[in-house]
Amino acid sequence: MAIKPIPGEVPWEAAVISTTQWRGVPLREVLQAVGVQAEAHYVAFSSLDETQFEGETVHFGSSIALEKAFSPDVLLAYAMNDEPLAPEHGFPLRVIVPGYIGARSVKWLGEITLQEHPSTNPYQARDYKLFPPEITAQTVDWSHEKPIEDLTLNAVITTPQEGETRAAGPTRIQGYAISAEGTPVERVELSIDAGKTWTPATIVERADPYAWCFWEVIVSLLPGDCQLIVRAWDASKQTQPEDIRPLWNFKGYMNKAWHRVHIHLF
Ligand SMILES: Nc1nc2c(c(=O)[nH]1)N[C@H]1C(S)=C(S)[C@@H](COP(=O)(O)O)O[C@H]1N2
Ligand SMILES: [Mo]
Repeated sequence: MAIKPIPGEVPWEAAVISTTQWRGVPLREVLQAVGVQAEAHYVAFSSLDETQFEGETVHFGSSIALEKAFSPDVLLAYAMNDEPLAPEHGFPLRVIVPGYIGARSVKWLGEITLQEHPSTNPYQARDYKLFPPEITAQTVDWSHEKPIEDLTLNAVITTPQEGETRAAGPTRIQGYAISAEGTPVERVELSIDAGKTWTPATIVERADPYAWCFWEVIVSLLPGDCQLIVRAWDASKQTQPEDIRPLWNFKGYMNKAWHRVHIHLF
């Protein structure tokens, strides 16, 4: 959005994320119970709800590779935060694919299919794909890219919010960071001088390896306008890109550039 509009798409901002405690049956126990034939390479899920996709009525669906489906953490979930699944979160049964984007975690589960190929459901085959900046909704060839699966390293400032006014002086900056499966967030840093120097933040709370962690740092801010920038590093010593422009895509997905918040101090 900051680079170019994303017509007809959701302005995701930094907020389409949550953390929940799930309880359910590991999918692999069900797969082991029914048996998996050699030609099955994908597990496809289809839901009971009907949605509109480009004017067509479809059931929401997704698929994951068999290898991921055998991860002990992929669940057929029936409880959320120690309560029965709420209707809007997929009652009575939903899939939870931790480490993957939410779209793979099919709610109101209706059917599980073992198959040779990925799901042809439009939400798997025609959506949630990442294209280079020069591709638009008009020029896209959906068969060209693979579906988005894993999350990537990212960090977000949640306090203060964009445009806030605060008193100058020591200021507590807080946010979350998240990483891809297997490479935990190792360091979070804040810059108040456009990325020239960085102050390490403290990671104050880590939950499950799949979930976000919370960080905070106190910096001394002078009166005037200020840009806060955050970036994270992961256990494989990777960090986030500075520049958002090469990441722009017409669906508005996977912005992992340094997160910037502009505030005013008096
Ligand atoms: N049946 C069904 N499952 C679905 C969806 C949907 O529209 N229908 N949306 C998906 C998307 S895009 C996301 S991000 C998550 C959201 O799950 P939540 O509502 O529990 O946060 O559900 C996924 N599963
Ligand atoms: Mo989503």
